[in-house]
Formats: sequence, C-alpha cells, structure tokens
Amino acid sequence: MLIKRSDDLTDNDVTDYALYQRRRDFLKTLGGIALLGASGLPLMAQAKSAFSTDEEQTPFEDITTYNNFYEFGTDKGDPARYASSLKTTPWSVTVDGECEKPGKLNLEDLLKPHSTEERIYRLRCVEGWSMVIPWQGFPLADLLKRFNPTANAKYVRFETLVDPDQLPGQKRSVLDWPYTEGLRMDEAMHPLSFMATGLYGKDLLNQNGAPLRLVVPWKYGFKSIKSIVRISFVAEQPDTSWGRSAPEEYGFYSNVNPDVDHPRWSQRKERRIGEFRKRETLPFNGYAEQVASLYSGMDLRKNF
Ligand SMILES: Nc1nc2c(c(=O)[nH]1)N[C@H]1C(S)=C(S)[C@@H](COP(=O)(O)O)O[C@H]1N2
Ligand SMILES: [Mo]
Repeated sequence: MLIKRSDDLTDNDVTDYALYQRRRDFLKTLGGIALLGASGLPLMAQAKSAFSTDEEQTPFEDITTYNNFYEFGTDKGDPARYASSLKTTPWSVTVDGECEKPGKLNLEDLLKPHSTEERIYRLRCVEGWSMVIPWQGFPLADLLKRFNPTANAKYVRFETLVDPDQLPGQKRSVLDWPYTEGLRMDEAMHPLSFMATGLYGKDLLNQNGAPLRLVVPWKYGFKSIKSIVRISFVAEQPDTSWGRSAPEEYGFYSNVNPDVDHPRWSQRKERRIGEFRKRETLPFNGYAEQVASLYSGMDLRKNF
C-alpha cells in the first residue's frame, strides 16, 4: 500500500490497521477521542462516503476471527484457522450469460479500471449478530456495466470457488456447493452494492472472502458471497445455496427485516459484536432511506 503524507490524504485513503490501532491507543491515553473520526483519521483529512456509517467500528481482530465461511467449517473460528489453504493468486473471474462482452478475466484485469474507496457498513447476520466493517472496494454497478448486460439480464448470479482441497469444508455436504447467491438487477446496480477487496486498509484475508467478495449491507450477511469466481447475468431468478438447503427459512430477497421472524428465532434484536446489551434491528439494516423504494408494492412477508 502507498504511504502518503497526511496532507495528501483523500476520502479514498484509509489507515493501515496497525497505524489505526496505534492511533487509537495513543488517543485512549490522551482521552482525545473527540478529535478523531470513527476510522481514527483526523477529521480534517476525512471526507467520508455519504454511504458510510460513523458508528463505532468492530475491531479488526473480531472481523477476522469470528466468521461464517462454511467452505472452511461451520465453527466461527474455522475460517481463520483453516483459510490459509485457499490460494488467491492466480485468481480469475468468469463473467457470462446475458451480456454483450462476456469473458474470463484474471483478477488484475478485473480490478484495473476501478479505484477503491472506503465504505463503512453495518453487517447483520441472519443468526442475530452484527458488526461495523470498514471495507475497501468499488461499486458493483461499475463492474457489471463493463460487460454490457442485455435487456434479458434480470438478475445477477454469483458463485464461489469449488475446490475441496483448498476449501476442505466442501468435502462435507453441509451446503450444496458451490455457494451461490443472487440479486435482482436493480439491487445489483444500486450504489450501496459493493465489491470488497479489503478491510481496514489491508487486502481481504481469506476468511473474509479474498480476493473478491460481495457486500450488500441491507440484506442478511449470507447474501454477501465470498471468494467469487463467476458472475452471470440471467433472465430468471437464480436459486441460492441457503434457499436450496432450507427454502422456508432463507428467501431470495433476505432483506434485513425485524418484522419477519426466522422460523426458529426472532429477528427483532441483534447483538453487535463487542456489546453486551442487544440492540433493535432496523428495517433494511438501517438503509431503508436508500433502498426501500426498490421494493415498493412488494409484500415483504411473502418475498422474505
Ligand atoms: N462462499 C461463502 N460466502 C459467505 C458465507 C459462506 O459460508 N460461504 N457465509 C455468509 C454469511 S452467513 C455471513 S454472515 C458473511 C460473513 O462475512 P464475514 O465473515 O466477512 O463477516 O459471509 C457470507 N458469505
Ligand atoms: Mo450470516
């Protein structure tokens, strides 16, 4: 990562995590928290994305050790423990289906036209916990547009790598591999939908879905598919791994919705990792103002 002088910093710059931590510790000593933005950068240097929250960020340690990535096992610690077996270089992504310029791109070519920006998003897992994660990446729409989707492209389907040697959890049938997910075209093109390549100013660790993962902050976390190798424009609503495993529990839309219980638990509240008391879960995970209009006229109990 480029080292820049502080007067060169733009809103796209983020502090290296180690630096961030040192600044935090320094501030704790000073008791000078108010001088800083949530990321630890001096406020002067920080024109934060309008899409970012200024809620307290979950520590790097928690974001990288408390994970769901069933390709490495079902315990929260399994991804951090076993993810070193995933080889992310070389990496390529196939983009195909209803578009004028399909292709298989190596990661460098896929990323080249995009400058990265920071998005500090809430992540709400369907299990009832949440985090605040400072991602780096670029809008999904900017990537999709490069392939000229046709008028037949009504949905986008995403697929994670299949390789049981690198992803040992795939030797078991806890889910139907490959892990797949999908978005309706307008959801995919929404400015909040994000392709992440890093967090806390560092490249993504494997347990968080390196080298490229989706982030859709108004939907339950399982929509944010990791380690993507294929993106397909499709005419029909694609099925999803979680939908195939339990269709009555995991709908296609899976918008965060405190009014629609999971069949086995309430979705009214959530535990923000690091906090003791539970907090209220917000409709669309707090992004209603930006995304509720995508669903006008839809019955969100039926389309859960
Ligand atoms: N390929 C793949 N993507 C996945 C998962 C998974 O098991 N496999 N788990 C999902 C779930 S349930 C959540 S909550 C988020 C967790 O992302 P994080 O570990 O980076 O916080 O990843 C999602 N993406
Ligand atoms: Mo999740």
